[in-house]
Amino acid sequence: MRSSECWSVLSFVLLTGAAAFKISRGPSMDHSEITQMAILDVTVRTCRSLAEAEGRDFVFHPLSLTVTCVIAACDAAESTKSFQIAIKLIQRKNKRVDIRRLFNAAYHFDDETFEDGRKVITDGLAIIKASNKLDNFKAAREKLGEITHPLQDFYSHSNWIELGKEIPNNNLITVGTNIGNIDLARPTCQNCVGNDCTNNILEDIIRDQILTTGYFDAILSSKPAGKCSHGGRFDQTSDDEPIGGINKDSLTANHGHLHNAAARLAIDATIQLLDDIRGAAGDTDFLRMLGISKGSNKALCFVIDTTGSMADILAVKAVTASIIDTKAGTRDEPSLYILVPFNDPDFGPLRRTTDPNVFKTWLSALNATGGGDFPEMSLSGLQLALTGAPPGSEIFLFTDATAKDIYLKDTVITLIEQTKTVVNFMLTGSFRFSFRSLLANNGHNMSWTNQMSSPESQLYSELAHYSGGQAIEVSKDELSEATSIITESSAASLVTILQAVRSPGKDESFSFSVDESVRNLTIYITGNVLNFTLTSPSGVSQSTNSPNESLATVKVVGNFRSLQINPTVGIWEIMLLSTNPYSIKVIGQSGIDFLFDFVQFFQGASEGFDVLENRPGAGGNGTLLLTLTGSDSGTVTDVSLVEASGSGEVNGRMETLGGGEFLAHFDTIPSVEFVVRVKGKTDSRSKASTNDFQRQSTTQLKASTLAITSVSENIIVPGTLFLVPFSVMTGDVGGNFTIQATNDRDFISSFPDSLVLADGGSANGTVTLSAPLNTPSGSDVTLTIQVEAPGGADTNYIVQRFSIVNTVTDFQAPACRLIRLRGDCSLNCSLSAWELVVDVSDQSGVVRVDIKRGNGTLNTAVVAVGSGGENTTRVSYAASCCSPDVELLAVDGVGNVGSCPFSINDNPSTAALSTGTTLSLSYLIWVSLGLILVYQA
Ligand SMILES: *[C@@H]1O[C@H](CO)[C@@H](O)[C@H](O)[C@H]1NC(C)=O
Ligand SMILES: *[C@@H]1O[C@H](CO)[C@@H](O)[C@H](O)[C@H]1NC(C)=O
Ligand SMILES: *[C@@H]1O[C@H](CO)[C@@H](O)[C@H](O)[C@H]1NC(C)=O
Ligand SMILES: *[C@@H]1O[C@H](CO)[C@@H](O)[C@H](O)[C@H]1NC(C)=O
Ligand SMILES: *[C@@H]1O[C@H](CO)[C@@H](O)[C@H](O)[C@H]1NC(C)=O
Ligand SMILES: *[C@@H]1O[C@H](CO)[C@@H](O)[C@H](O)[C@H]1NC(C)=O
Ligand SMILES: [Ca+2]
Ligand SMILES: [Ca+2]
Repeated sequence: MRSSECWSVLSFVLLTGAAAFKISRGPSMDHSEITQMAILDVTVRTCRSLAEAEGRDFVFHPLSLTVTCVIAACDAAESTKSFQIAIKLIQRKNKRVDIRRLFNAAYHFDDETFEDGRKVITDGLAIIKASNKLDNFKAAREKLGEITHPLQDFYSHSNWIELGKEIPNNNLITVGTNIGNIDLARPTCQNCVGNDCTNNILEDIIRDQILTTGYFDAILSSKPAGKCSHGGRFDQTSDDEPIGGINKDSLTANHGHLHNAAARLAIDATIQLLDDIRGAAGDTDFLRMLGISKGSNKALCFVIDTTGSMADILAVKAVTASIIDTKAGTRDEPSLYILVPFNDPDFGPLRRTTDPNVFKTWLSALNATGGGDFPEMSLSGLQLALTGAPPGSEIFLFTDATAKDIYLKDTVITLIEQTKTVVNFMLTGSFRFSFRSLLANNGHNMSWTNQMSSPESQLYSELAHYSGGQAIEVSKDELSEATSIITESSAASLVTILQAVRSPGKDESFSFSVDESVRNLTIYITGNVLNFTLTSPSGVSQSTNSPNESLATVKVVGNFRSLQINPTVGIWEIMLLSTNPYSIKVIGQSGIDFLFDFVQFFQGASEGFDVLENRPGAGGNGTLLLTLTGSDSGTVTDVSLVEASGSGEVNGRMETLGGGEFLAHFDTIPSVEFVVRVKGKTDSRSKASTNDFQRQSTTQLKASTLAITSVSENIIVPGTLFLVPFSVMTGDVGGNFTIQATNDRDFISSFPDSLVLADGGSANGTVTLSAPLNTPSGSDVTLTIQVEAPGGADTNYIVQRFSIVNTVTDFQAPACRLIRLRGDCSLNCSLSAWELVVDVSDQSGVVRVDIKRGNGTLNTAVVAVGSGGENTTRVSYAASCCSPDVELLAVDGVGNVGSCPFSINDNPSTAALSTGTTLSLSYLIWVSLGLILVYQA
């Protein structure tokens, strides 16, 4: 699937002779499009620079600036979905500023709030850099979305464009610089002439280059005398003299004639911001922040019971080591390894590494000791893993004991739902033949329990099914084999084609459609199924005891069976005979998949929809937002909400939004657990037909009659008390509702245990959290607040992530001091060389010096460390005279990025340091209908 679609986009453009490739969905550009353009631009350049550094070819055609084509150029097909997820999250957090912080002027550069607006941006930038340093990429993405909003709004809401500026205001991302000539006392606008606001900014304001913004208020029609308004239907101030506004939000806005110019600078400014983050993080980590990495882009995440009873089981270390070795260097190599031990009463810490050898060392250092009584802290370990692993990860939990911390069950379910994580339980020993429960039962019931329904494993199988994973019950001897079968499939680009749970079991036939993009088709059956019959599209069958494996290679371990199938395109069928509970899951590898979220519509000043971050409302209608990944030209034709343990389903009405996005409207949302099934078409390789595909969500979903909302600041300063206010609403009966708040870092918190609600009423509460003083800057905490209706019939939740950030005081980029610059480049350049020695120093320490531009070799050595941690790094650089210029990039401890240019052609004694100037290799040509991005070679 590499880049065929990218080339077909290209040939279409060439064949039709179109001069412009229209990227914008509507005639106006919105925040999402601006953000995506900037991300794609910087991503392409980052991939190019990595490819060049590694001596690889880099092919990218500028006309194909789409997610799929950029991913293809980056040679990271396995990262398509995670890149898409990262972009969506950034876009959503950006858009949400208009919903949650509409009246906070600083987030929109309204009301001449220049300093406050910049503070939002630069404070956020510090958090992004600190988070990236600790690999907290999700926190970085969320913050990035939030601060791109004011940054982009500046170009629409201020008069920067009207002042004739053609490049972004670099000082918006740099603390302590001059944003512009600001004069709060001076009148800036006059009335528009009828509907014509083209010249409403006062001439002297333009002449004197005074920077101003519009004023906005949705309620009051007042503003300081003589000031410009934002303008538009919801801005009451624009009826107040001077009448009319100056915003460039769309082509039809008061200054809509400058919309394209504003959007272009907003893209360039976002590119600058991203380049600054890239400089601080380095190319590889910058791409990881955007969900792009080498290998599978999946985490291999193990949560392991280390209590004494697990002594034999730690033999799983050996299997794991061998799985890691087989995947090393392949596209299926995990890009992150996570280990969470749990014991009793201790659990954690969570450790992450990108180095498989480090992970193996951790595994081999695990000891099985302690644990006290039989149940262990398994859900606490799982909770840590769920909050610490990237969304959509697969977690393997190994234990032989029940959970002691059952009170975390609802929290774990909500985290599974939120992160769409798959959890597999590898259960041994006591679950097959529970000696302890035997003792507890005084020797009664001395028989093999039906594994799937044994009470001890029921919690685990319920959680597994909820997440779309397996609860595999094997003997200790079989554990290695089971682990190897199931982790084998935790490959890159794994998609779910069908999944169902039947408890109690019943005889049932399941059919599913396999498309031509699917590789490594595998069926998992968990539970004691008596018989299966698999039938291929051409009618060939294979059953449990078929003498030959004509269709599938079958492996059986414990209660788990895997069928590996040669994926013939067409409709397959599998008949299962069983009265025991079972689950079936059909998976494959494919680039084509979908993302989905329930959305909520808004009316008023910020129209549109926002993603719901908890359960959708029960009983009523609902809308899903779907994004097709891995195909720019594909389409979604059918979306259904399918009962997870039954055959009922609700079909949605489709609405195409463009850009690979679709809305599916449902008249009713099922009242039981359900999954989302999507059918659609993509271009076929053969061109003779279209390619019909089917995909399903793995995580089960549930509706709720309760709603819970919370809006709070998202930065915690260590050692201070942090308040999280929340509101709970019941759409139905009232009563005494139970509240539970949990966080994954064991921070001390307090919250009301219960809230009393009237029928259809609401109530407010507050959770207080405090991060210990020694919490590292850049770490984060995930808080889950749950509300449970009386009797536990219904629950809903809200999950929030907060960054822990110490106040940053260093805004100064590292400084360069030239020590030596010498060489004679007067001869044939290929025969001569030059050298440079520079001392780089910074109050927060110099953490990295790289060559940003130049083709020589660099050596660095720390030469002095001051009392406050400030260090001086001596940099020696040597290059051929054919490469006479160099630009050094230097990063300090808090992520300030400086760059120092030197050239053998001009031989100054010291070189001035320029901060924050980022060189965009792209320039944009705007054509009236759309835009083309042109890249310099
Ligand atoms: C595990 O046990 C070994 C030997 O008994 C000991 O040296 C090591 O420190 C232990 N490791 C941990 C993490 O407890
Ligand atoms: C997946 O399929 C490819 C061929 O399409 C094959 O080379 C590879 O070994 C398979 N992987 C697994 C885990 O079966
Ligand atoms: C399984 O079903 C097939 C087809 O219905 C039948 O031929 C076979 O004998 C059955 N096997 C068992 C073990 O029941
Ligand atoms: C969904 O329900 C809401 C309120 O119950 C109603 O206002 C709205 O029109 C419904 N939407 C659709 C598409 O049926
Ligand atoms: C609500 O329930 C909690 C225990 O779950 C109890 O402590 C509290 O007193 C109850 N409140 C009311 C008003 O009944
Ligand atoms: C909850 O708080 C919101 C604003 O924070 C307020 O508007 C609302 O009236 C409060 N509701 C209750 C029941 O106190
Ligand atoms: Ca134990
Ligand atoms: Ca510094």
